[in-house]
Amino acid sequence: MDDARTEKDRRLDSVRTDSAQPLTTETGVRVGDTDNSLRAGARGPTLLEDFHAREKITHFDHERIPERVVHARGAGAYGRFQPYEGLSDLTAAHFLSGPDVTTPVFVRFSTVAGSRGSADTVRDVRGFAVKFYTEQGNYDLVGNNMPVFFIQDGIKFPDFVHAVKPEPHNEIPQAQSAHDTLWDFVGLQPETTHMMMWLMSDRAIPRSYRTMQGFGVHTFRFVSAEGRGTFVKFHWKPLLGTHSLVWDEAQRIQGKDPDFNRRDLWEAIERGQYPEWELGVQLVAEEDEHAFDFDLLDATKIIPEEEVPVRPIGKMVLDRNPDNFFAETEQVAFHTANVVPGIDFTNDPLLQARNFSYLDTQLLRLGGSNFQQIPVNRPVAPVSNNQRDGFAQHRVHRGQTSYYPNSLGGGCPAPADEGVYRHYAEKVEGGKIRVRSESFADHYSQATLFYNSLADWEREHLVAGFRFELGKCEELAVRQRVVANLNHVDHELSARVAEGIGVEPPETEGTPNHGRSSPAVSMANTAFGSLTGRQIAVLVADGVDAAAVHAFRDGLVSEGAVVELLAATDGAVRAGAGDPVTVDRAYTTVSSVLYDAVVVPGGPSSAESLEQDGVAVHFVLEAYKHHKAVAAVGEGTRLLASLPVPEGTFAPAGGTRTELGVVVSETAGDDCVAEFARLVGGHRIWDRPTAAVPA
Ligand code: HDE
Repeated sequence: MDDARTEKDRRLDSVRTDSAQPLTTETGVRVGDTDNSLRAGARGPTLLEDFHAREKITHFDHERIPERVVHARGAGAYGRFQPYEGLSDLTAAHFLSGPDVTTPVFVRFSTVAGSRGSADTVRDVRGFAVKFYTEQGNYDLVGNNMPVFFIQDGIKFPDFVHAVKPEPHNEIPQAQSAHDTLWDFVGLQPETTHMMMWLMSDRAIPRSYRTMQGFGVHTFRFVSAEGRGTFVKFHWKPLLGTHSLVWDEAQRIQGKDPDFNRRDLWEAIERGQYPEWELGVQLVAEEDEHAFDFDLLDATKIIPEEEVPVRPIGKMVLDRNPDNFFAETEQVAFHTANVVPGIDFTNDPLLQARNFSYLDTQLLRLGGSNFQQIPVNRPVAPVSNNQRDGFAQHRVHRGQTSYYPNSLGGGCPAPADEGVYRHYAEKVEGGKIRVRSESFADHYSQATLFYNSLADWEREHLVAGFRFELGKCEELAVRQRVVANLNHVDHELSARVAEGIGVEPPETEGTPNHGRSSPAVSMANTAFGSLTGRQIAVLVADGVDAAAVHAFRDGLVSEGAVVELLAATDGAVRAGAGDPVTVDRAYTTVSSVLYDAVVVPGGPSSAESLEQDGVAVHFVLEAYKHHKAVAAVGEGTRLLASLPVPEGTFAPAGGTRTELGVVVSETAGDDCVAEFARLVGGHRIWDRPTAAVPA
């Protein structure tokens, strides 16, 4: 992809505004004093005729708009999408017609349950909404980072959201699913089971938006120019691999840096480390609609990738941060019904409800029917119709006519012949009935499939997730009901969860485990090895072995990592030999949970100072507890002394060696740095036992 600006970016130039001199009112009248209101006498009452004060305060009073009813907390970025190959045999969508078409995009990532100011790293689903500004109009692919959903029919959405949001009587807890009402709903609504497995897994605590998969969730339909349909599921795969946090770490980050994911996305783009995802599709021929043991229209089911492989069709790169959070990220309006020729819906009852809901919600949230004219929402494709007026109409429509047909306006705008949106001519018939199809009835098989597919460590985290969440439910009957449901997923799973939350494990097996798995859903099978954007802390004090510091920094930065030197105070530390070493931050202002790995270089006095500083020792202990790679060089190993491992485990013994994900070495040679980089690229050392670590 070239570096040229996208068409969307160029179009935004007309609305970009920079602060300029002098200060004026909204009507352009110059203001000489904005600190003192107009009053009758220096100590007298303020006068109503102070139009500047009134305008300033009134505007301020109206600064807030309703936050999104779900997905209120989010972060966005611009970028571009380019197909690898032409898909014209499958879809009339021009933006998928070939690698010579690059389409501008805006993407918004979000959490679901929390309000706009809530923390990023809560246990939750993440929204992954992409707006493609195509030449045929805007196409929105409004997905999540999990491939299934809680409910099968949109009519249940208000119930589900009411259950997961803070409880209505006291508005507690904020951005948490660990409370009675959610689990009450879940226990009574078994169709939630598969999604709850994903939500209790580490998928719900992504390390970064950059390391998060995205899914369209529903089965959609590609439609070719000839009108031929093909079922399609959309997948976004991050090129850096799919990686998550540790739950304890995620909770601590909520306090240390509530903007953790937002900041990570922003900074990566500012550094020029543009996040990338590959778009993939699973395709199912119309005639194979009923070839599966689940219903393609049921959003609580995946199509296992082993049954229908994901075909990579293009790449998305996010390369530009917005200029203004409110104007762009807050006002962006996604809508599942924003489709372009070649992409159509299916009768998934969840999708059908969404097609109603998103337009409706924007009307309220963005104050009326002209929200598509807000700069971030404007298509790059031309707009021409007879819709008129409404609050905040920004277009100045010219001419006498605003109806069709007309002769006075030259018949314009007239319906087009070419490139028009044509709905897939699906044959539909049926009585009006309020029933759920029998083909939606199995709520457990795929929950079992997910469970069977996890690596051991993922399964441990899943059990711990259930125990944590249900452990926060006061009502024992609620806990018991969920355990009873889990007994239909896997008997051992339900027993292990039950043991952790003080309820009776089920005596007999519910539904027997079918033993099938889908390895593609396990994060153990993702891409590993990249250091791009990984945050590495190097702990230093006076007397530090500067050669080791430089060796690690140079080696890791050259692979794309961000290396920060942390000391007890800002400024610089004296080196054992050579120039002082500049410190990036005081470690009291950060925390190990904000880093992916930690290095403790040697230098006798540096190691001694760090060893006597509880903050530094805790830093290393905590990183170790959270399964992060640690490197200790020479005397730096002293900081490992309080780890609950047999004495001598981390004693340097000549050369470089790795013990439980800790690289120990006498000197910071190339092999030592390379070994550490390998561990960092592996994300976490999951087989390191950490239960006894007191951090
Ligand atoms: Fe949404 N959802 N949703 N949702 N959703 C909204 O639209 C809704 C569902 C998703 O960054 C709202 O503009 C209903 C599934 C994302 O701006 C609202 C149903 C999936 C975002 C709404 C669903 C999503 C939203 C709130 C069940 C994944 C954030 C504000 C029928 C495939 C978009 C807004 C952004 C936002 C309704 C289910 C993803 C109220 C009724 C399934 C990523 O319209």
